[in-house]
Amino acid sequence: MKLYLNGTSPFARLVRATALELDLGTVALEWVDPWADQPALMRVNPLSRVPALENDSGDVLTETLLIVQHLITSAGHDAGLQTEDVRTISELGVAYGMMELAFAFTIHKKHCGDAGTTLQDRRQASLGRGLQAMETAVTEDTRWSLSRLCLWIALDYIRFRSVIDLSSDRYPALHTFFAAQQNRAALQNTSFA
Ligand SMILES: N[C@@H](CCC(=O)N[C@@H](CS)C(=O)NCC(=O)O)C(=O)O
Repeated sequence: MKLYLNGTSPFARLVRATALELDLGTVALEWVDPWADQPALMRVNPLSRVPALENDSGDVLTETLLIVQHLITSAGHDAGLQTEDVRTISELGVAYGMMELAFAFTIHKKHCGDAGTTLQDRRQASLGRGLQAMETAVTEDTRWSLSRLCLWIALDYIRFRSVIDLSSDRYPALHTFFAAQQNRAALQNTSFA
């Protein structure tokens, strides 16, 4: 299997971290620049986006959550990521949505600067509500899961790109959660670069 990725994509990081959590040693990494319309990436994904996963038969999967689901099914176990649990599935939708909002905010800022403030304000407001919901979620249930893996990476991306104020007095439970998990191998070995 070959994973097409770049070093700053939170989506690609979620796929890579899931593969590590599952202990899948067979994923080769193909580093690409999705913004440069590289033939190697466009051959597997006409949309020129990462992540894309090419299996040994040449089939290609795109879209992070579909790839993750495929990896778990292929592995035959979920390594304690609790993917059958409805709480996990429910939380994953919000955590993945936060990742999307943070990414959209970052790309908008990069390409449009300060234009489109209404849209950017809306993204930040939605992210703030997502953070509040996750603040409650991590207080009520401390179990690790796929949604928590996604949440951790979304938080690290928000910090990495300075999308919104994540100060500990606003989100104390999220800070505790973030610190408690930061030494996980799947997170340490996939840091943004
Ligand atoms: N919904 C997609 C999002 C993937 C995505 O937006 N990837 C970005 C990098 S973080 C990309 O490759 N962008 C290049 C482009 O849009 O041209 C997923 O879940 O995989």
